[in-house]
Amino acid sequence: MDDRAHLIRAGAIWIALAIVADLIVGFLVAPHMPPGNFSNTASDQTHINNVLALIMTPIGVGVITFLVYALVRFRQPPGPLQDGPPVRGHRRLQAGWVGVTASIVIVLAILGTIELVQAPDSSAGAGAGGGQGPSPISRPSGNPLVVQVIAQQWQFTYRFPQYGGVETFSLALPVGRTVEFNVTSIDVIHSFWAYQLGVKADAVPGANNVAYTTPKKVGLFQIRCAELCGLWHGWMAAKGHVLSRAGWTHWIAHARVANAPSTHYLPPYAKVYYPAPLERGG
Ligand SMILES: [Cu+2]
Repeated sequence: MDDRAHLIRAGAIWIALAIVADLIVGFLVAPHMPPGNFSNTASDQTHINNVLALIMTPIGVGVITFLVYALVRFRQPPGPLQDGPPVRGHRRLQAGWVGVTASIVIVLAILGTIELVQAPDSSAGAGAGGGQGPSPISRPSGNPLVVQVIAQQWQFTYRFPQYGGVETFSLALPVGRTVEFNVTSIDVIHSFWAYQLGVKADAVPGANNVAYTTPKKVGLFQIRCAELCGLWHGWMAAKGHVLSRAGWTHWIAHARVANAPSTHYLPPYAKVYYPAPLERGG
């Protein structure tokens, strides 16, 4: 059997296995791909994760197929070791190798750039990465609910400037309304990560990192700190809650009443806070 016949046979096995693997990934794995569908931002990220999985599955299957084929068909026969035919100088093989790998990289670069720059989240107007950072590439239109996330060792607190600067220790959001997170820290660097909402923003002292999302279903979501921030970093996790519109209105009204005594002593709402440096032993 010559090289060409081997290539055709191994290629046919690869294509058959790749189709089966992509069907499994597309229909069985994709619906459960993180971060889920809690918000449009998360759905966008799930979508790109699925696209990348569908591209990389045939690549992975190809590597394994050709490796196993080579191990089975081109095993060293008993006897003294000898070199196989040299690859160096095999022009078509080299051109094919460079061409295929370059194409994969270029396709991934184009996909990544589109995801970064475009605003695929029609209601929030900001895609994965497009609406995060101190100066987001795109801002949603309308009047988003502003929520400030203040990180400190070792928990997050939340302020609502549109509601008198009330500060709460738990996070609730109304379903269907675009939220503008303003993330900062008052001590060390943390990271606010609500992955089911598709939101992750570093919490840096003296900086205001903005992230947008629109929760689209009622329920609990996980919040955690995603930046090693000290002894109890691992404990810096909580559940957030997406409520119905009416439920959220009730929640914020209740929070304002409950926090009224301490709201009196809070500093006025600001994008960032500069507390006096704290002496810490560890
Ligand atoms: Cu942390």
